[in-house]
Amino acid sequence: MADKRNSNEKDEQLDVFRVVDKGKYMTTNQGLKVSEDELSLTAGVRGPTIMEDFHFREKMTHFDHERIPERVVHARGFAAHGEFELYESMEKYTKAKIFTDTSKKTPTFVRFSTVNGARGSADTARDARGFATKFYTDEGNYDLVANNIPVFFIQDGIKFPDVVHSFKPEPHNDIPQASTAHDNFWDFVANNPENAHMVMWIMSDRAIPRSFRMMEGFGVNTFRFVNKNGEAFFVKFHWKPVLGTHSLIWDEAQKLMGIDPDYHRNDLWDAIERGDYPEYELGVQIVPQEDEFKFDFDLLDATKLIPEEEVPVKIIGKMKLTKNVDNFFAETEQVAFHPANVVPGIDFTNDPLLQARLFSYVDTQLIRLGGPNFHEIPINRPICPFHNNQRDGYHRQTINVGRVNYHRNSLANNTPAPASPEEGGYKHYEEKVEGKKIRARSKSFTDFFSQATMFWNSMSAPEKQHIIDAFSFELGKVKSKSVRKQNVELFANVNLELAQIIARNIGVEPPAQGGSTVTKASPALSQLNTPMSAKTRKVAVILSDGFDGPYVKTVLGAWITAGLVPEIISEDLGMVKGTNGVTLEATQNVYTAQSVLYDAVFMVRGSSTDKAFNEKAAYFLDEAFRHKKTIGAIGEGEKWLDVNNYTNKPGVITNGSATDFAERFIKAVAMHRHWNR
Ligand code: HDE
Repeated sequence: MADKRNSNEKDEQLDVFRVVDKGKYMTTNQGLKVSEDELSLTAGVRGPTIMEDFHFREKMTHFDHERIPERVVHARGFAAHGEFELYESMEKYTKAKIFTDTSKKTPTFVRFSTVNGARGSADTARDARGFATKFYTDEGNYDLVANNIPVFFIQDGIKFPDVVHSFKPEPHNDIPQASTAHDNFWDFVANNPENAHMVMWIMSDRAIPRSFRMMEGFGVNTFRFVNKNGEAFFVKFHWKPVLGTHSLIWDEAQKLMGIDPDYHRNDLWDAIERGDYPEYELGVQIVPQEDEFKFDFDLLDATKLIPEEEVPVKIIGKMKLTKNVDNFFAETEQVAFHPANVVPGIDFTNDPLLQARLFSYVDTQLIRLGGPNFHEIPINRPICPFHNNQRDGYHRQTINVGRVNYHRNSLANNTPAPASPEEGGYKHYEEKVEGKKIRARSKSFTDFFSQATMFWNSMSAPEKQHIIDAFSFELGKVKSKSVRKQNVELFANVNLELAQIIARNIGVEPPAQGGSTVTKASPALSQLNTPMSAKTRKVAVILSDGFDGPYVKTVLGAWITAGLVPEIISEDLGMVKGTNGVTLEATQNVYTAQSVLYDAVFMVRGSSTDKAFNEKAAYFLDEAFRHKKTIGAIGEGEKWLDVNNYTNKPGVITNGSATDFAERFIKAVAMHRHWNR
């Protein structure tokens, strides 16, 4: 066949790193044009393959080495590019340009992740979520490597391998995947009481987010801000999603693991492709140095949070995610975060968890990314210039020109030269440190339960019920009676009633004693006190031929204007005919659509008598109702509400003009769920 390609075509590239292969001749990695890519070189048409087939060997060898080790934790992730803008200068607290220059838009790259599961596990497992942000600042890369839960399991990083071993699949049989519902994890929990607070969060709705776009991010560890006068402040970082913090229901989360294991990936990808750019405001809690000991916990203890009611979260800027990745492996998989990637004005504290993190991240990248040059991978490169005397090593790409590769030289005029702090050189905060070398922890770290109780006290009734359900599920899967009992005894320290209910659910003698005298609550911790919005919520519109054309058209128009995302589901894919010449395209059918994929349902139904369609519609309605989602129904659809006794229940919208119906529906969707159903 004649080849239409111009053999003189230039090798176009988007930039040094982004290559478009489409429309080009195929070559080997040495640039040699390939004439045949489907047949190996053989001795005769039925003969053995010949060793000399360098093209086959190069292709196969590369393929054989396509995978790199997955992250030991946070293996499953999904990322996007964005930008950060500062609302007001924080120069009183920090000299970091990213937090003082309001004129600047700083590029960012964010990777969301689950912690426990393998790279191929499902998105909606019960777990903490990683929320790692790389800011490509003019002063170097700054990484805010956060989670969606503000506290951690342990106080000292030396215990990290233990907690991770305990929650990963059990080592003898690699079961269960991406789940903490097993003996080893709960054995660890019962015997390491410092994790009680974190475990309360893991059992809460926070561990099953509705979307990456609807979860908070927390730096967890206490960091330091340092201003240009050298004055320091303690700081905790927060990301607050503009759409509010919302969660799935456990039954949904479990079903989604099978129906759409990529649920959170799809959600983020689709939102960005639609132009619904996810937004998060950055907040800081700032504590003056002199207030270090004014709290009833230690600021260096990562199992504690600072209640927002005690130190308000000051909102200082916003990040918007505006672009999906071009290549998952090159960007999402190869990105390397590190809490020690800081810029002048941001510093560390002696939090023993943070100190361990400062060691661990580079150490793990060395094996995962195959050597010390991973900062040269495009996604990891700073956008500001970088120069030093580091050389060579696996996968070195920079061709350093010149003979000098050592500091204190005369041949290159003693460059690259260190910069003074005035010139932007990083200077560590001069904290006075003294003490005996000792393996011991301060007594101020020993209250393991007060904040766990505060978390429980802060929950609304449905949130408390979900926590009980989660404990009962997870501990119900634990085979060891002793481990079950030990956990009931542990959580009796948090709340006696909670422990008693769990005990009954899991066949353990309910404890008679225990409980907590802590009455403190932090209302900011309840997800009922979060921004509510109907924007970007997905609505299943179930209809068939003969639907009320003008009515549905008006309703959908109003929803799209309000930012909802309706999706038409019918018997088959393709055009569906309504009255008055209105036609709509069904992009989902009875085979592909499931109620758990949507935030709300609009049951129109139409005149279809198709059994599969009607059965699906009935199932949809039933499940959406049980999951407390908004349901709207008109015409034939409305009749089904009566059959199931759903009419006039909270969040069930019927009647009225199309405009009025659409409005009431939007308000109901914005409530996220109707817990009073
Ligand atoms: Fe991490 N953590 N971590 N971590 N972490 C890693 O680094 C570690 C902790 C967090 O999307 C690893 O590159 C230790 C807290 C995120 O690529 C590893 C300790 C928080 C990500 C590591 C902690 C985090 C990681 C594995 C306790 C919330 C994913 C792969 C001392 C503030 C980043 C890697 C990404 C990844 C170590 C505790 C957040 C092994 C030793 C607390 C979001 O280096």
